[in-house]
Order: sequence, then C-alpha cells, then structure tokens
Amino acid sequence: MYAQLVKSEGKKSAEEMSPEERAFQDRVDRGEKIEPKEWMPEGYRKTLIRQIGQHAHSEIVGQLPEGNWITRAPTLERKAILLAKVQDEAGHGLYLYCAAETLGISRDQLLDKLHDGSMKYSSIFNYPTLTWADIGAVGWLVDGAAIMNQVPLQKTSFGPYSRAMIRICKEESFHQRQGYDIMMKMAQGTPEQKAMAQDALNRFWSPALMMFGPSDKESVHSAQSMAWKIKIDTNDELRQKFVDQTVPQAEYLGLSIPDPNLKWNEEKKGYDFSEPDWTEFFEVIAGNGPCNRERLGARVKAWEDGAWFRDALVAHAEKDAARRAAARVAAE
Ligand code: BYC
Repeated sequence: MYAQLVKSEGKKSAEEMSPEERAFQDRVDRGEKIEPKEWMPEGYRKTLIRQIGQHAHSEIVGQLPEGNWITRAPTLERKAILLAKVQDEAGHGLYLYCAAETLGISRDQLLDKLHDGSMKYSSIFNYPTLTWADIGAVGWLVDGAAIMNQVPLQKTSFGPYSRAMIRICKEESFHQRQGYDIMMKMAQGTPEQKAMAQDALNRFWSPALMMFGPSDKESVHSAQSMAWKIKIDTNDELRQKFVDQTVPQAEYLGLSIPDPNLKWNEEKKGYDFSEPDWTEFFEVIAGNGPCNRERLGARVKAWEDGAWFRDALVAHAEKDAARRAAARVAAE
C-alpha cells in the first residue's frame, strides 16, 4: 500500500556523474537556485516531487485532527484562532502543490497518489486529538517540529520550494505560539486542566520526535538529498535541536517530558534522550497507525464530494473561454 515513489541509490560520486550532472552539482554547491525550466537530473526532480508532494499532503491531512476541534473550542476567540490556523494549512498545501506542479506533475495526479496510498503524508497526523489540550500540544510540538524542519528548507536549492517555505515559516511561527499559549493556559489552570496538558504532552512527545524521520542510519534518502540541498540537515540533527529547544519550554510550563532517559549532556551541550519506538513509526508509515484509515477515508470522501464543484468550475472556465473567443472573432 505504501510503496516508495523514488528508490534512492545513495549519493553519486563525482566519477559516477555525467558532465551535465557535474555541472548541475557545481551550481548547487555554489548556492545557486535551480528553477523549473532548467536542466536537472531525473532523480532530483523525482525526489523533489516526493518530498514536496508529501509535505503538501501533510498540510491538508493535518487539517483533519485540528478541524475536529473547531466546533468544540472553549471560547469564541479560541475558535476564531483555530479556524485561521486550519485555513492557513490549506494555503500551505496550495503553495506546495503549486511548487510541485512546476516539476511536471499535476495536482490531480498528486492527489490520486495520496488517495491510492502510493504517496505518504506525515506520520504525526495518524494520531488522534482526544482533548482540547491536544490542540495545544499539536501547535506547540507538531508545529514546533515543523518549524525546526522547515526553517532550513527556506535555503533549499529548488527555487519554488524555497520561496514557498519562506512564506509558510512565517505562518508556522504563529501556529506554534497559539499552541504554546493553549498549553500555558491549561498548565496554569485547575489541577485537572494541568493533568490534561501533561497527558497531551505524554501522548504527543514521541510521535513529534518521529516527525523528523528515521534515525540517520536508517534514512535512505538523506545522503543524496543533502548533496542536492533538497534537505539541509540530517533527521537526527534536527531531532536533537528540537529536543534542546523544547525541554526548557516544558520546564517553563511546569510539565515533564515523558522520558526517564532525558538528561543534559554537558559535553555535547545538548540533551540525551530515548529513541522513539521505531517499530511503531514504521507501522504508522506503512498505513497501520491509530488513524490512518480514518484520515485517508476523510480525504477520499472530501475529494469525491467535491467532484461536482470542480466539474462546475471547469465547465464555467470553458464557457468563459468560448465567450471570450467568440467576442474576439466578432471584434475582428
Ligand atoms: N512521516 O530517507 P528518509 C506540517 C519516510 S507536517 C511519514 O529519512 P527523507 C504541518 C520517507 O518519506 C510536516 N513518512 O526520508 C502540517 C521515506 O519513505 P519514501 C511535513 C516519513 O525524505 C499541518 C522513508 O520514511 N513536513 O508541517 O529524506 C499542521 C525514509 O525516510 C516520515 C515535511 O514534509 C514521517 N515523519 O526525510 C501542522 C517536510 N519520515 O518516501 C504541521 C519536508 C520519513 O521513500 N520533508 N518518512 O516512501 C522532509 O524534510 C523529509 O521528507 C523528512 C524525511 C525529514 C520528513
């Protein structure tokens, strides 16, 4: 069901590259941006489609666990803020689908691959949001992890992706702040509310660590993707940065990170922490997480229910084009 779209064969050495590939690599190494119409290795194009497409899918699937709470947000203000955030995710999806389309794949093709399970979306969205505190944890941890991953991607080598990321990152920081604000309110609330905040942290901590992908030794795409500057940091580097940034935030909230092995390591100037459960991670990305079927089912239903509207838009555009053509002929 979750077949890989691109097989990475590891990073090519300079001797293995054709002259065109070497010239391309030189441009990337010099920090030049690659634009859609320019020559690029087929593997670069496919890797970008895989990564940008998965990212776009994550944005729109990510709307589902949060959208679930719009009607149940505790105040009108919280509802308006959450609504704005969920709308932002749709916008992020659009920027990213547009960036992917410049590589010669249509949005419909990408969505078909999401719906038939041949393209992935982020593992994190296969976990349920059970309480209002989960919306806080999602904003704080999930958007926090997303920012950690996406800020470096502003410097990615492919122009349209890099420009989309600049805009997305601005909005993600608002998302992270809204989540932390919910957590602060809950953590400073009644003992029951504080317990809800701790419970949300307990359930989302490990899945948030998994968002950065498998450990570097298991990461099949990192070496080539980093050589092409499609990825800027390794999965483990970003995971470490995320932990180092988040632990003091949890301390400020008066909450405990659910990891008995969490400990400051003076030598590396960072925290030691437990590896997430990688068996669970690989199960989730194989389609067997707690909410995979529900999430994909909701996306497929939304796509099918919206068919009449897409058809109407196309029919309107065709009529409009015919009217304009007729008016042009009449004017000649
Ligand atoms: N979930 O070789 P690796 C967000 C797959 S959401 C699912 O390390 P790579 C947001 C990987 O695809 C955040 N699958 O891969 C939205 C590969 O399988 P395939 C979305 C994962 O690509 C709404 C295999 O495991 N952000 O922002 O070098 C609300 C081997 O991995 C995951 C992005 O997509 C995962 N967590 O590195 C709130 C950022 N991790 O494709 C927030 C852009 C790994 O061969 N993407 N896999 O079948 C990236 O930076 C990279 O693609 C990753 C993975 C770091 C995620």
